[in-house]
Amino acid sequence: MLRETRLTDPELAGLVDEELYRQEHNIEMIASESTVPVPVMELSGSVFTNKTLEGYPGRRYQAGSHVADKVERLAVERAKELFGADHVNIQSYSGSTANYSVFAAVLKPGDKILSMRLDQGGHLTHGSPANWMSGFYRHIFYGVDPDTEQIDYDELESLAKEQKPRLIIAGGSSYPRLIDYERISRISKDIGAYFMVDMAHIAGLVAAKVVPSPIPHADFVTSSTTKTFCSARSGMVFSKKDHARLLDKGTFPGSLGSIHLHTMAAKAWSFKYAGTEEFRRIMEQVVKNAKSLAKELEGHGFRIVSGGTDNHLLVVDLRSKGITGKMFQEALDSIGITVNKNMIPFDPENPSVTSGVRIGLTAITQRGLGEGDIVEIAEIMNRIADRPEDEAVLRECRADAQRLIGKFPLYPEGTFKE
Ligand code: DSN
Repeated sequence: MLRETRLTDPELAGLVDEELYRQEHNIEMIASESTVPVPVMELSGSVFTNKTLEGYPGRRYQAGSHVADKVERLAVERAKELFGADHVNIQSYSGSTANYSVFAAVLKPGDKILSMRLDQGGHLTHGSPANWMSGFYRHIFYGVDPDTEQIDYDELESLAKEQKPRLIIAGGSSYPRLIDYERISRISKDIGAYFMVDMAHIAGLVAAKVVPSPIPHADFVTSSTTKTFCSARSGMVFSKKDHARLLDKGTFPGSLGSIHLHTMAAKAWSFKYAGTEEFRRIMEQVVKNAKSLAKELEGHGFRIVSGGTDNHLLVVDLRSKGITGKMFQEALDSIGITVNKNMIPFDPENPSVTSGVRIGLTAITQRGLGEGDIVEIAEIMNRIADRPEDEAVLRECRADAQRLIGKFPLYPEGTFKE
């Protein structure tokens, strides 16, 4: 890999080497990250990049599509089988555009959307004023119960009944608990709203059947294909058979242009791989590691938002340690542990400081770290939280983190030699 880049642009090749070194030597715990298998990289960089095509298999706007049609059909069949879905559109470029496809399919400007508050676990594309799309719709938000820090379904139901949104969205970026899809589906049906689940964070766990699937319950299920799904930087949308035409129209020409055949091929590879026992075991271990980290950190006096986790991530309230999310993120980054600062529910701090961090277990579990290693990571995190500015502590923790991650190669030896 990179042979020609090394010859033509050593500066850029050097940056790739630098990033590879960073990833190899870091304990990567950003909840939206994972490590893609080598075939995903190969296919993402394959000759499929050269092809421009719009439309669907058998109905393209450009010539030369017969191979592309086979790729798209193969990807669609594999995705439907893996997730047990009636219909899937795999043309999306990302989780964000997957959401836009559904909006284009079923909403008109001015329609109301009911979704989860961003600062309590939702996503930027679900109605944050910072996102350009929010100007087109009217947004109302539900959140979590202050005591349980889990979705307040009663609030969601009364808002839905009062406000009669056209679309209800569940799922988000930092919600560590299972979601009661059946209940939200019932609420949506009662008021005649569409129900969409954004499963971007948990798609790999759903594919491996280690958490319940939203697909039987929702009209539309959107997702990115990175995160726990461990595939290309791309997206996908599932729907009920009755909504297939609406969704396809909302995707192309409704919200996207030509397809990305290279990442489509990479996704097709992953739709096969995610059905293997190897992938299932990794996903199962991701959840075990997340639960184990929550328990270990709690033992060190951290407060875990909602009291634990059911998936691949946890949100940690740092106030008992007297530090902010920003301080903790920076101190951990300096010793080679990568997490992100994150708002906790009803956070008194602003979003650039925060009282918490979000920690994800996918990438390190892929590298082979298990519950014994999690004990060590929690212990390092605790030492840092207690003395975030103590140079001697930082030095010792950096050495311990390096020693630990050094035992688990990011990719098999020699992968990038050629
Ligand atoms: N929202 C970002 C995250 O979860 O990190 C990516 O979509």
